[in-house]
Amino acid sequence: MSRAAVALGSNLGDRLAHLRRAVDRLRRLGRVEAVSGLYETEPVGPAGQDPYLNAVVILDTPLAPAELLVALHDVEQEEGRTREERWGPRTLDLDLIAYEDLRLSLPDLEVPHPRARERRFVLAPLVEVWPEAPVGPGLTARRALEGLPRRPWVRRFSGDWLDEPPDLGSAAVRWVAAQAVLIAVWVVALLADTSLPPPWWRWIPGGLVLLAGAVLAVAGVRSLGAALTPLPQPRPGASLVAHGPYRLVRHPIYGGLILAMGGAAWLVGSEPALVAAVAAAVFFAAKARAEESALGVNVPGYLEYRRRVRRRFLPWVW
Ligand code: A4P
Ligand code: MG
Repeated sequence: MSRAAVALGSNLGDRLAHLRRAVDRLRRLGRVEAVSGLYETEPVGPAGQDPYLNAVVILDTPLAPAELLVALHDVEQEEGRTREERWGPRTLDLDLIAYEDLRLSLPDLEVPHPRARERRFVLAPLVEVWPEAPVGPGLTARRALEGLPRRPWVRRFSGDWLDEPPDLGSAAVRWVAAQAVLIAVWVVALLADTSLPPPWWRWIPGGLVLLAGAVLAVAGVRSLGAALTPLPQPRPGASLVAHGPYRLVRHPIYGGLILAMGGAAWLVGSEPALVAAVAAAVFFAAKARAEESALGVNVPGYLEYRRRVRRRFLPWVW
C-alpha cells in the first residue's frame, strides 16, 4: 500500500455534489486516510470562469501511479468531465499531486504534479492533511505554501463538508459583530457632529439619498421574507427568492443601508459619519462576497444567478 495525495477541483454544475461523489468513488481505489477542508478558490487560467471548489484526499492505495492515474480519469469521466480547453471549466478534475516520495517523469504522468508547488488551491488543503508531502525536489507542501503570494485568493469553509452543508462557521458571527460596531460608530459620529436643523440645501441630495436608501432597504427585507436569516448564511436547503427587485439575497438591503448612512451624514453635515458610510460600503461588499461563497455552495444554480444578475447592490448601478 502506498500513500497518494489526490487534488479535487470543480467549477461547473453542482460543484459540491461532484466533489462529494468523487470522494465516494475514490474509496474504491484504496483506503481514504484523510479528507481536507473544503475551499472556494479564485480560478487560475482563462478569464471569465466561475470560482472553483477544491479539496485534497489522501489515499492509501494498492495501485501503482500509472494505474491510479487511469482510475482517476475514469472517475472524472463518471462525473461527466469533457476536455475542451486546457485549464478551462470542468465538472471534476482529479490530479495526482504526490505518491510517497516518488519522482516520476513520463510523457503523460509527472509526480509530484509539476504545478502543485505554485498553487495555493492545491497546497492549502494539502498542508492540512499531509504537510510534509513532497511537491518538488527537497520541497514540502508546507514550505512551498509559505513562499506563495496571497493572490489568487482561497477561502476555507469550516465544518465537515462531506455530510453537512458547508458554512462560514464562526466567521459569520464575526461579520455580524463587525457590522454592529460599524453602524454604532456611524451613529455616534452622526450624533456628535451635527448641525440641526440642516440648512435647506443639504436636503438635496442628502435627504433624497437617505429616502432612496430607506426604500431600497425595506424593499430588500420584504422581498426576502422568510428567507432572511440573522447570520450571513443561507438556511440548509434554502432556495433563491423568486420575487422582489432582484430575486436575491441581501444586497439591496446593504445597498440601501449604505445609501441611507451616506445620505444622513450629508444631511447633518458630519464628515466622520460620511467616512463611516464609505467604510460601510467597503465592509458590506466584502461581507456580501463571503455570503455569496456560502450560497454558491449551498444553493444549486447560484453561480448562474450571480452571472445573470450583475448589479446586485443598487439597481443598474452597482
Ligand atoms: N498529467 C501529467 N501528470 C499528471 C498528474 N500528476 N496528475 C497529464 C494528473 N494528470 C497528469 O490533464 C492533462 C494531462 O496531464 C492528463 O492527460 C495527464 O496525462 P487534464 O486533467 O486532462 O487537463 P487539465 O486539468 O486542463 O490540465 P492540467 O495541466 O492538468 O491542468 P491543471 O494543472 O490540473 O489545472 N483554478 C482553481 N482555482 N482551481 C483548480 O482546481 N484547476 C486547473 C487545472 C486550472 N485552474 C484552476 C484549477
Ligand atoms: Mg488535471
